[in-house]
Amino acid sequence: MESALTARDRVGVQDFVLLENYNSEAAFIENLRRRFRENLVYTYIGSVLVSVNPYKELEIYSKQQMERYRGVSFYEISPHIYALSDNTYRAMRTERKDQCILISGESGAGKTEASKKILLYYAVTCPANDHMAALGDRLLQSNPVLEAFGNAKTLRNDNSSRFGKYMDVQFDFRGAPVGGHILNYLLEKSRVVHQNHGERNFHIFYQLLEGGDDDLLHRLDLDRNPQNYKYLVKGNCPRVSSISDKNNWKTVMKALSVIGFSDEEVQKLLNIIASVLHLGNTHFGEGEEGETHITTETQIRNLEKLLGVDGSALREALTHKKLTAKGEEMISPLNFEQAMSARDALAKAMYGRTFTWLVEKINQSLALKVNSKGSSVIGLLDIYGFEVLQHNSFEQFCINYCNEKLQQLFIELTLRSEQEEYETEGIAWETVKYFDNKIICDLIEEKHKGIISILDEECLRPGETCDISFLEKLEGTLGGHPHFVTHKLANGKTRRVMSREEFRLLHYAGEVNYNVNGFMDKNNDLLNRNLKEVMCQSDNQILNHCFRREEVIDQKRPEMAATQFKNSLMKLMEILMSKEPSYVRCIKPNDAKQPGRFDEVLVRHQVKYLGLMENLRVRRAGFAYRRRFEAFLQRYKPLCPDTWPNWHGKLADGVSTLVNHLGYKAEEYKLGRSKIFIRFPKTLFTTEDALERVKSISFNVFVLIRFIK
Ligand code: AOV
Ligand code: MG
Repeated sequence: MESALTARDRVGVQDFVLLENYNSEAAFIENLRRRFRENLVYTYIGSVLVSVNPYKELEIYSKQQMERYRGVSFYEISPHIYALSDNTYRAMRTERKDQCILISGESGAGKTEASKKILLYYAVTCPANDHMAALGDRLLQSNPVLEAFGNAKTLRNDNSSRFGKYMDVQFDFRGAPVGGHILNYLLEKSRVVHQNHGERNFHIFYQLLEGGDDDLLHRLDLDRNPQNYKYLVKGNCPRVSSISDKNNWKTVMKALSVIGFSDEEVQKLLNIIASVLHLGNTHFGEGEEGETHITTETQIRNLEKLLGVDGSALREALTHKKLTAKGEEMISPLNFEQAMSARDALAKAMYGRTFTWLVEKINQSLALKVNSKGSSVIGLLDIYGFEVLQHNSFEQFCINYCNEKLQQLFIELTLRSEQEEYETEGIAWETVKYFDNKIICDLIEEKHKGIISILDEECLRPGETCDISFLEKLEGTLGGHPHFVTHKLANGKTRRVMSREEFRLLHYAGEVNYNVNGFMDKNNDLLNRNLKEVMCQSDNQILNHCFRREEVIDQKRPEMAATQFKNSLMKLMEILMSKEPSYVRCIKPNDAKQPGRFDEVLVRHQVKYLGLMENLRVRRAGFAYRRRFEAFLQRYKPLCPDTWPNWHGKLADGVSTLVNHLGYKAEEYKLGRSKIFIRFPKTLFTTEDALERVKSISFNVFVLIRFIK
């Protein structure tokens, strides 16, 4: 039989705090690698779950597995996303405190898959509420719908989330899920009109073309070939081997019906999706005077029919701009470029607002319908992961800013909670230094001085402004900041490796060069007023809901895109701070999206920027291991005759008796108010090994007795 030690050598330790050499990054990575090789993709750092994407289906997510993890203490059984889900659920139930699970990691690391597994765990294992038997289904079905409309194939991930999502699941006093609510964050709308090489538009377009039946496509005036649509050809990647658009189409249509979308709503929704494609194929010609006209009448007729808008008003609005000057309305013609960008702006607005409508509809379906006193909440955060592309624009800037905020929260809360734990238990500890990324958050979001403020200011400034003038403003205000770099060097010379259109941010997760081209437009996110008017008059109820008359009448400028995003993130941080957090830190093992490949350089980089070593050090700075008195006694009581089979006195005394019997030295442990803290993993190993021996002796005795009988 394999000894406990060699098993540990082969599969590594299941909690990094048990690593002998906890200061060694190499040992940390070796442990991850060993476990990855054995398909053990989960490992703890105390209560934080580290997950390495296996890029293959593992047989560890079955219903039987869920049962194994139900009600079982964190450390008693191998690490799993179900253990974290169950632990969070029980903490919510017993402590009556709202919880949240924060999932982070770069693009393709497995965040969305993790969040789906957590949701599935709750839908399957929690008691069902009689009134809301189907709620679990609706919660689960919201995923394929939002993924179809909000995810896309990117170079990093075949199913990359292009929006941020925070979902609250509400539970009643019996622990049954009774409601849900989704907050969505900044959808990457630019993808509707442009994709990088090797990437796709949102899944729904391909699903519709591949999966929609002939009658539907005929009604929508679409043909099956994605290559015939300008908005789908930019990435030159119509098909993805890992994706079945046809099957996914069926799943999405079914999901829409489970959630409660009527047939009519689905029709109207598809009318909009088809219209976006027709809009993309709408072309313009230039007259001799430089005036623009539409050259593709069929598209306008299709849009007229599908959206129930007036064709001539649409034609006019796509080629002219309505201005109000000194109280008078004026119409001015658009040149070719302007008409193209007005068309694209309309496509983005239609798609983006329809996505928000979808989330609202899903929320109506998940809304708490029964009076549920004493309910509590588990929030699940699944955002877009940190990304560095060849060409990074406004979208990557927002996505990476969002990741900075999340990292900041992780730093604050892990440190804070650790500190609080020692304080409440009355135990002295020593601080561990972290890299605090607050400096980068400030650089981006600080009032008046931060990048977002400067961008807004430049967008609002009258006169000649452009992306380059924005960059110059940044240089003027932020030049010399340790995390901000442009081609200009302090001595007035230029940095040749950087383009004059770029600024570089030294993010917590790495350096990213952002090209400022398009920043101003995307932040302004303007749609000509006459296009809004046409949309308001549409007889498509969804568009009608999305484009309100008040918006056309109201001349006040709405907040700009980056500021809106910043404010929504601030609110999100408040929500998360008010809850008890648990963490899943996802790691991507290779860039090839392949199973069995563990790229050490890539993993080391993530371990570094996720702050996992510091996380471990904090955990170990005081005590490597802690357990509530009752749990400790329950597990190790067979090791001491005074505590076996049961201890009847005070728990603390029982633990004291037990550790004295085991010969723990004073420096090895401390008793807090409700927990025992063990300083060295070795102490626990020895105790664990002793327990193994006792168990195997009793097993052998048991076998012997049966044999003799
Ligand atoms: P992400 O959410 O972290 O990226 P996903 O959760 O979409 O990444 O994972 C990317 C792909 O990795 C999935 O489509 C699966 O093929 C595979 N994968 C991830 N986790 C698992 C798992 N536990 N078991 C099997 N395969 C897995 V992004 O949304 O791009 O930041 O914006
Ligand atoms: Mg995702």
